[in-house]
Amino acid sequence: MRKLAVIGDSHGNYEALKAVLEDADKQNVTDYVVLGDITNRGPEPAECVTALQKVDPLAWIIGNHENVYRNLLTHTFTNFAENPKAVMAIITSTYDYQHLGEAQFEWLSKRPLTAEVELEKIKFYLFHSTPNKCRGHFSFPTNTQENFDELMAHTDADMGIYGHTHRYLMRMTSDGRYIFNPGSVGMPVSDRLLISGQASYGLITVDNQRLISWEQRNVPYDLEQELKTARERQIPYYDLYEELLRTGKFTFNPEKVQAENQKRNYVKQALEDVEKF
Ligand SMILES: [Mn+2]
Repeated sequence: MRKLAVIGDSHGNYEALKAVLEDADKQNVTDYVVLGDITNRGPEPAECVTALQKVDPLAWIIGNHENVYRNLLTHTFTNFAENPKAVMAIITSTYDYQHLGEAQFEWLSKRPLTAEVELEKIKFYLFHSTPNKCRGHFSFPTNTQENFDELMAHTDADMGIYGHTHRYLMRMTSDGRYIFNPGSVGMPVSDRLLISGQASYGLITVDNQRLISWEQRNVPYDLEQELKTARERQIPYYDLYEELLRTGKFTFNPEKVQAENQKRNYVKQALEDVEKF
């Protein structure tokens, strides 16, 4: 019997990740996989990466936020000044670069897009948003069956696992296979149910080709301590971070980001920051 913890989208929220790793330990988890977006937006990217490296995950794939690191390192970020979220990506990635150091920043930027893991004769296929693109809205939970069939069209895996949407999902493909999204460790989102102050991750128990259980676990963590650390470290876009963590409603939309960019003169800073890579 093996117990697999599925961890994604901690987004630099180390208080949340710490609570998840403690819970996983209590649940006697035997194996870990990492779904990407482990850093960015929260105050403690390095602490998150180090803690996850310590549990020696079977697989660690790239998210869209680590993919921004890659674009910065390869100097492929151009014409961003008119795009509020691209400006934000540069500002928050520059914060991460300063806290992670060059080696960890580069290591994260080189994670693979997909991974396959076999446990107890059950094959899992991991990707962040889709198998060929780690960003976008293709795998949003309310999308049509066609999209979910497409996600699993080029693999014979028994279960697909992804993150990115920050929303929980359990679904079936037309040919009877499963797709699972455990939600987000650091920034879970729910439009109806209260999720604030909780960290979401997945726990899958398997035994000799049997799926014993698969669940999302919501673990309480110290939200006030997390926000205190964020203030002390003076993270960019703190107000949007606090509002999201307190309400569980997504705040990093283009309108709110643009207002912050104007208020804090972030476009000018991004133009300077992009030269640092
Ligand atoms: Mn993502």
